[in-house]
Amino acid sequence: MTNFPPDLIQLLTKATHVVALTGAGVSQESGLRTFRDAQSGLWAQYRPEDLATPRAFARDPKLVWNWYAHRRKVAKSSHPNAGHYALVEMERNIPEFTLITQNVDGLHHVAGSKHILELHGNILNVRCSQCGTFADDWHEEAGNVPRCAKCNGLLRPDVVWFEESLPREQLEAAVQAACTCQVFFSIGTSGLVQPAASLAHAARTEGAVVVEVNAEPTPLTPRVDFAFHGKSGEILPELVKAVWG
Ligand code: BV8
Ligand code: ZN
Repeated sequence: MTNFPPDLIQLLTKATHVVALTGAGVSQESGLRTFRDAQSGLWAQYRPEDLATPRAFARDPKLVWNWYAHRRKVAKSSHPNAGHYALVEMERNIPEFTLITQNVDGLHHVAGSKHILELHGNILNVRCSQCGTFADDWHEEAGNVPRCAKCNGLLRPDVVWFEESLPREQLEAAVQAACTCQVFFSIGTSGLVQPAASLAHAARTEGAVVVEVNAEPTPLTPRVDFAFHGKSGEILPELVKAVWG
């Protein structure tokens, strides 16, 4: 059972605008690998950073497409965990709540969160790498990368690869929320990927109280006001109960 400092409980009871930034750690208890977890099976010899790039897709579109097809299948067969649902409860209790996620698995939507900013896209969506048209369905003939019905370009997952820019609107809304909130949660993220990792620092600079919930310390830990190290699927429901009963 986690002990929450009374001043944090007090702060959250009165808060009118709270932001939560989530990373792969929030989906770990749903059975999804985190980004830094060693990969297994077919993908054991690859690092995610080496596959989640335009260069990797250009070099070997089939390998990258199949890696995402595998992850899409796993994401679709996964369920939100208690951490996702605790964030839905938090949103219900706070007048203005913004959920900024680096995750592409769509589990926050499934759990019922409403105001979500997906900074890195969503693996369930597929678009043409040439004309950008979204594809509702596609045929993977004998493992070949499916092509766009409109221009015959190669289809790709609608996620942000390394060295690709984040969706401008989502990023601007995320910065705006981080700079105007009273409490900023950094949950289940190693805080290594930019520009998402800068949001906590921006929040702090603008006077927000920063709370980290993560399985282990991160480069952000020395700069937060409260740090709870453990599983988000355990800590978040306990926090929601302690504040809102
Ligand atoms: C960009 C989608 C402009 C794809 C992903 C400085 C400024 C700007 C850019 C850079 C910069 N320095 C470097 C860059 C480039 C790069 C970058 O940040 N590189 C890093 C590796 C240094 N950034 C970019 O390229 C970004 N684009 O900046 O555009 C630009 C343009 C041209 C040239 C340069 C720049 C794009 C970044 C987006 C990449 N796409 N995902 C896909 O998913 O396949 S990022 C990927 O990492 C995922 O989205 C993931 O969510 C994200 C972050 O990782 P985490 O979520 O933190 O996951 P991780 O495994 O690291 O950590 C999990 C944590 O959870 C751990 O700490 C663990 O302890 C904890 N945990 C585990 N279990 C639990 C738990 N916690 C609680 N409970 C548990 N049960
Ligand atoms: Zn096309």
